This record gives sequence, structure tokens and C-alpha cells, in this order.
Amino acid sequence: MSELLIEQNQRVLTLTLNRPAARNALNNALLEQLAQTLEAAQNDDAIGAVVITGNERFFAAGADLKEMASRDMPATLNDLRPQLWARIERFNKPLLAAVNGYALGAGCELAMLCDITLAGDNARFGLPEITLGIMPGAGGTQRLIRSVGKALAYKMVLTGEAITAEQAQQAGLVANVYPAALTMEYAQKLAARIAQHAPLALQAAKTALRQAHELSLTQGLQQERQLFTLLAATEDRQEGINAFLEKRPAVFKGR
Ligand code: CO8
Repeated sequence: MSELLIEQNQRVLTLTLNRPAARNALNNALLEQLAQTLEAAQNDDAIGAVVITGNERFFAAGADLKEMASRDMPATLNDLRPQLWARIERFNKPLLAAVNGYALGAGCELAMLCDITLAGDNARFGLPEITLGIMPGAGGTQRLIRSVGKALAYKMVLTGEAITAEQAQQAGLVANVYPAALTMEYAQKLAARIAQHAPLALQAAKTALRQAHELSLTQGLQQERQLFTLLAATEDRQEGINAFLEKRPAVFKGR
């Protein structure tokens, strides 16, 4: 059985991490499959949004510690992992995480890399690396502090203790919390609503939002304006506005 289950429903692609015996630990082979699948999805006009999920008890328990244990410093230096994460991060369509159960270490980092994280009420988010004599290495320190602020980020990274879904929502890490049995249904519905919008507008909006962490306000506003202006050249912008004025649903073509 594949370690990454792939299912398409209309314009939504769902990717299910499927290494239950290892609590969905993210080894390099699974990250490679994720990266490849997202790259294919990016080039597929029939896909408008992607949901990454795990099972009802584990989103992902982190990097694969059995794989990591065998790597010394030179092997860590030459590890393909940073490149695999960068490929996943380059995905330019809306990416949702539907998290039930544990999202620990690299699992939490994967959830934070996604654009929108939804959680079941049994979800736990944590960066336990410090308890292993290491530290987060795939965005954990950088994304967490930007998302939840100084107090909680330092506490989570330095204690290694996990937070609940409710705490994660209060802190801004998670958009919505649902009864665990309904997380996937709501995630699919949200992804489907997003995927019906104009693809180029979604891509531009995602690009602008991401840049908010990289650029000054003045530069970010300039880039937002540029992207906004570029969209004026698209057929979908014409269609979106015309459809509103004609009181009919828009039919977007991705042009
Ligand atoms: N890696 C490999 N195997 C794992 C992992 C993991 N992260 N987590 C669990 N497993 C395996 C166990 O070894 C065990 O295997 P076996 O049956 O062969 O003994 C099996 O899964 C079941 O484990 P448990 O009995 O512990 O299962 P429970 O259901 O009781 O508990 C937990 C589940 C709470 C998830 C628990 O397994 C746990 O705490 N796991 C470790 C969590 C952790 O420390 N994660 C952080 C990993 S480090 C990391 O992610 C750093 C990322 C840096 C990336 C840098 C890239 C450049």
C-alpha cells in the first residue's frame, strides 16, 4: 500500500499520509512523494486546491527518527531534506492541512507550511525536538513565532510541550476546530469553495500573502499592487465582474 494516498474529488486533491505503523513519520521517501505529487498538481488545471491529512489519531509524528538516527553531521549536511521541503513550499495553489491527532515536530512544521490549517478537537501541535537533544529544523522556530508570537513560540520550542487544538486556534495557528470525525468533511468543503475561484487570482493572492513575512510594508504594498494590476489583464477578472453585474455565477477558465 502506498505511503501517500491520492484522491481527487472535482477540483480538490486530497493527499493522505499513510505510514500508520510509524505514526506517519515523514521520511525522505514520503516527502519526495509529497513534493512530486504537488508539482504534478501545480501543472494540472483540473486541480484547484489540495488538502493534506493523516488519520484520525496522527497527522504526522515528525521526522522519521529511525532514518535520522543513522545520519551523522556530514550526512545531515548533505541531506536532501531541505530541498524536499523547499519543493513542497513552492506549491503555488491553495494548500490546506486537516489535522486530527498528533502533529509533532516535522508534522507540525508541515501543518504550518500549509496556507490554512484546520484541526479536529483531538489535535495536538508540538515541537518536541528539544527533548531529543535537537531543535526544529524545517521552519519550526521561524514559522511558529510568526504565527503565534513570542510568548507561546518560546514556550513550545524550549519545553517541547504540545498545545491543544483550542489553544492553537486561540493563538492563530489554526483557522477552525471541528469535532474530529468531521474535520475532513469541513476541510473538503472549504477547499472546494476556494477551488471554485479564479486560479490566477488565487495564485496572486497566495503570493502576496506569503510575501507579507518577507518584505517591508512598503515593499509588500507595492507587490500587492503589481499583482492586482496584473490580474486586470486576465479574462477571469472580466468574467468575475461581469458575472456579478449580470447576477449570474462566474465561469472561470484560469486565463
Ligand atoms: N519517527 C519514526 N518512528 C516513529 C516516530 C517518529 N517520529 N514516532 C513514532 N514512531 C514509531 C515508534 O518508534 C513505534 O515503532 P515500533 O512499533 O517499531 O516500536 C511506533 O511508531 C509506535 O510508536 P508509539 O508506541 O510511541 O506510539 P503511540 O501511539 O504510543 O505514541 C506518539 C505516538 C505520541 C506520536 C509518539 O510515538 C511520539 O512521541 N513520537 C515521537 C514524536 C517526536 O519526537 N517527533 C519529533 C521528531 S524530530 C523532528 O521532527 C525534527 C524535524 C527536523 C527536520 C529537519 C530537516 C532538515
